[in-house]
Amino acid sequence: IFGGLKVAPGAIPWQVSVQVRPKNTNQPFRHVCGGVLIASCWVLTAGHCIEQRKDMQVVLGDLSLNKNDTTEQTIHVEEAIVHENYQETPEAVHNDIGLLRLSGTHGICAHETQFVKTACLPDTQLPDGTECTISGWGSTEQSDYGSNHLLEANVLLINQEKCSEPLIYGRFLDESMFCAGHLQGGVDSCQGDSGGPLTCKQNSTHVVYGLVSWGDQCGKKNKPGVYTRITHFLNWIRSKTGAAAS
Ligand code: 4AZ
Repeated sequence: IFGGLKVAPGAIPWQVSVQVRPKNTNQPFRHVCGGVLIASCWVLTAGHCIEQRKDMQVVLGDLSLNKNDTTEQTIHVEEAIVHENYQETPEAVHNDIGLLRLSGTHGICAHETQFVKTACLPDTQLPDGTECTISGWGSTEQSDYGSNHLLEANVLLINQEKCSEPLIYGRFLDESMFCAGHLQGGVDSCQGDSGGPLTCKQNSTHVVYGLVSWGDQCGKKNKPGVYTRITHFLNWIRSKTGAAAS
């Protein structure tokens, strides 16, 4: 996160660290992406974060990646599902969404605590200019290696036609994505934040409105972050998780 502040304990309880290691080894898991807890056994993340040839796990209730916080829950990923129309081109990432099914019994995987809670799904689109929150352990203006402490920043939803102007992203945007940020630059998501939440307030609850997806570098003028548009995928999410998410 560029232009961010440290997150207080319990402030973003749906934030997930998605971690991978080479299959069937004892190498340590390393953070690759963010994710969002939407049901006890389901995490949303970006399609480009899913590596089918690797073992995957998620860490919930975490703030500091290099310390074992007592609030943490580490859970193995049983199944990783990438959207059927996920497509990466040199210019953009289309339908950049995936679901991780967590290991557990009787529909209980993550345990709800003060530090681990699910985020709700949005029911409708929000107006341009709405202020929303992004968070993650990704690169900062100081460090390409990311932040050890979870960071957050506020961004504004940007009009789709405006973001499709030639000076911004031109014809590379489609309806599976939207832009958010500050066109003057400075505050943005970055590499390592991918798959993590953009949440907004809707009817006084926090909803996961976007997932960090792509952008032309980070924090640059006229190059805001591009996010997966969750309202475009509500039926897809329901078809995979059943009634588990809301
Ligand atoms: C990345 O490389 C990436 N500024 C993520 C987010 C943004 C740019 C790049 C948005 O994963």
